[in-house]
Amino acid sequence: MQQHYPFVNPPLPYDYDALEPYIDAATMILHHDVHLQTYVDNLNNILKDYPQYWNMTLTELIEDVKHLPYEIQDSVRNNAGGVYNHIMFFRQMKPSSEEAGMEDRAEETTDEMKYVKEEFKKAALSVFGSGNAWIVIDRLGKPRIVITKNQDNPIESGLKPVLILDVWEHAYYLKHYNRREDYIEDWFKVVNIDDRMS
Ligand code: MN3
Repeated sequence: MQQHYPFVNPPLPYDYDALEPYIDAATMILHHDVHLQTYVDNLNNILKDYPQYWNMTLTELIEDVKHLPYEIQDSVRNNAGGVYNHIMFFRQMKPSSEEAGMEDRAEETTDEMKYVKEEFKKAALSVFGSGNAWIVIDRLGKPRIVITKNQDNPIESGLKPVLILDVWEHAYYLKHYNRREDYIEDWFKVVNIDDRMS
């Protein structure tokens, strides 16, 4: 997340329909071209009058948000988080035609993997309202499952993000309606866990 002002919306690393039938193309178009684009535009608008921060990376803006002028802290947190979180979320999914997914490997691999998957799902279901579920590395170097509200990012708390699941309704409502659990199960089939965990 080394880009800095003016921020851009990187193209998806696969086609809009590449995650079908688990994540639908209409959701991906809306999520990438509208939701993420809005966060990018908002962040650029906020920073346009603050040239002293134009060389800060996305990661640095989130890490140091409490040191920014008070009047832009909340909007930078929300929008820099919205950009970072979505870029990470889109990058860690993989076309359904390729080998991917926690699901397949959970069947053939360890009880530990199944446990992590279940705990992660519980955490993602526990997010009230809009937010994200994460696997992070804490300050002691240990993996942990955490949840965040809105577009908050664990970097601000000194945690290193490894895996993100967007559980805002806009991530699944068109296909899965209010059934977040079904969406999570479908996401398990396209998440590219190997790359993120290594
Ligand atoms: Mn989203």
